[in-house]
Amino acid sequence: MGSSFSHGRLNPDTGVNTRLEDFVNTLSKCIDRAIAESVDLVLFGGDAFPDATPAPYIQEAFAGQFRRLVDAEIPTVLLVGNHDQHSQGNGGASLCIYRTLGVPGFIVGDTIKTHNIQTKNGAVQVITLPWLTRSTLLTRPETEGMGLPEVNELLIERLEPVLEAEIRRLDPEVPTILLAHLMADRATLGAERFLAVGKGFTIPISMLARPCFDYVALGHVHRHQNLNPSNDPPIIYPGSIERVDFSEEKEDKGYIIIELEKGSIRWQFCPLQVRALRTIEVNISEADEPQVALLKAINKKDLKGAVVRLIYKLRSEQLDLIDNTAIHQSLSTAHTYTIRPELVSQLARPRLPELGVGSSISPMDALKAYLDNREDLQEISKDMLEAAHQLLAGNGDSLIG
Ligand SMILES: [Mn+2]
Repeated sequence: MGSSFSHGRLNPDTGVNTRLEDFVNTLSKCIDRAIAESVDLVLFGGDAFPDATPAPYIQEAFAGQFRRLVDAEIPTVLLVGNHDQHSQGNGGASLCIYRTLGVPGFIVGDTIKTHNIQTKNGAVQVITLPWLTRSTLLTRPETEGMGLPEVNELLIERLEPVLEAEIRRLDPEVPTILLAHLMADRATLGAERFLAVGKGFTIPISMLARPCFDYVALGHVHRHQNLNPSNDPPIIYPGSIERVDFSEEKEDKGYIIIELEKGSIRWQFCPLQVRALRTIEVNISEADEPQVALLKAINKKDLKGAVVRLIYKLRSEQLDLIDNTAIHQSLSTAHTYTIRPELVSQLARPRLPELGVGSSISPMDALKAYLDNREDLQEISKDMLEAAHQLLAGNGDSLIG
């Protein structure tokens, strides 16, 4: 909550960005269902806000929905994700206020810990595994001079016994859920799994696919997916409840309902009606009547209430043929929209024949051919070739630093 504001507008009646209202509305649908079905437990997988210090009115909007679970006496676990943590130092996550206030039935998962929760239909064990940072399990001197892949490997080495210790203490008769905020990797063996490391750490799926867990509830990835289709146990990202940016334009959004007994698990993805994000991308540079072509492309899509981005390519001499008032008019049913005209260069060279489909050429020769055709890069072409040579020779680390 508090993200996607650039896709919204100020609601003059409330003074609040409409995207916050969207998110509150969607969250309220999830809480409505939890209350209507009188669920035994609510799990939140982390990343409540874009950062650890949301504005008070955003905190309040989130709290206003979750407090309905307090009123309904539904126990709730709030796991801490990377966005909830302060980037500097330890602790102080945005969600810790719920523990400080002693909100009845609320558990904040900011450490690796097993919580024994008594629900109205019996006990459940929830292991919380919040987002791990370098400082969670490692000290600075230990990782001195290490690259991210090595730190990742060391972190996983440290995490294994910690998680193992929690597992050993589990009551095997009681249903168990691992609630974790992490980036999981499907690869199970070999060092290649560490190559996929982006900005954060990647946890091998083998650490999660354990028979001691009846269900693995994950936060972090916005796209809903089950990483273990054999469901032994289900390892599930429910995904975000709203579309945060255009990369999620085509994703279904929703939440998960679980029915859990020891040895039996049923889960269901419940879709939510969320605001549509729509991209209209059209090239009118070859059109005889660019305005007509553009309007046709716009009118083809259902834009009512949607967040729309229009990207169109045209030639500079077509600019005068575009009637912007008509374009704005045709987009007026959208919730919000942006328009991005892109000029195609008349001087754009055709594809270099030596780089065309079907010709086989070494990467170095391909780069040479490319540079030979880019007069604007002549000054740095020698350096680029040298850098490419170093990269191909496997000396990339010294270049990247
Ligand atoms: Mn996250």
